[in-house]
Amino acid sequence: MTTCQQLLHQYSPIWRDATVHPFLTLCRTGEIQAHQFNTWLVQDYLFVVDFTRMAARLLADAPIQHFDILLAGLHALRDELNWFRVQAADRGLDLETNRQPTCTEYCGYMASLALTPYAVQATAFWAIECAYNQGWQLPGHMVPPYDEFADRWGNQGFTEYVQQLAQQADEALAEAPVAVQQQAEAAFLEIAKLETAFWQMAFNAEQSYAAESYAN
Ligand code: HMH
Repeated sequence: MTTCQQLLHQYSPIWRDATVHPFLTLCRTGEIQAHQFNTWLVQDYLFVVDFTRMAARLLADAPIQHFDILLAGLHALRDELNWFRVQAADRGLDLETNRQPTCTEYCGYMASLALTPYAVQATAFWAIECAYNQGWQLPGHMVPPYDEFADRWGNQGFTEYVQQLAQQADEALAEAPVAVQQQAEAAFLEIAKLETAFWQMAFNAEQSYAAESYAN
């Protein structure tokens, strides 16, 4: 039977690539370049907009017993979107910008999950939150201003939320046919790949690109 814990264990090298990246290590030491960080910030805001839509679809398909956790998650996403807007304004970044191809691909993938059973959506939703919970936590204490970012996804409350999402996904998986469990496993692997690519996109950001797209 597929469970969230088993997926993390079975695919630990792939999951490590999704959650351990030089981008995060450079945030810890403060050596990340402004254009790299700002690219991540703007693209992640655009990602979270579509992730919020995914959360709404998940709620729409969820059993009533799962509403409490998912409604709390949607409320937290409201705060998160507003927090991104404050962070962008503080840095003079324009959020009305185009998604980069990697962000577009990830958002397209999330949209495609709308057609999958609830167990697959729940597993994918957990995996996406778990990736940031672990990714921002693993490097250890980050220097300011990056500590605020590490705390957003690494704090105790968020860690417990991710555990609750895993429990709900596990419940759905336990009742799902094998073919659906396999679909959930494939979604986990696709998300691991897209998370790795997302860090790499920000890491590879070119100064000129950042200057151009944020100037107007
Ligand atoms: C790319 N993955 C990405 N961005 C996020 N904000 C999260 C996961 C967690 O919400």
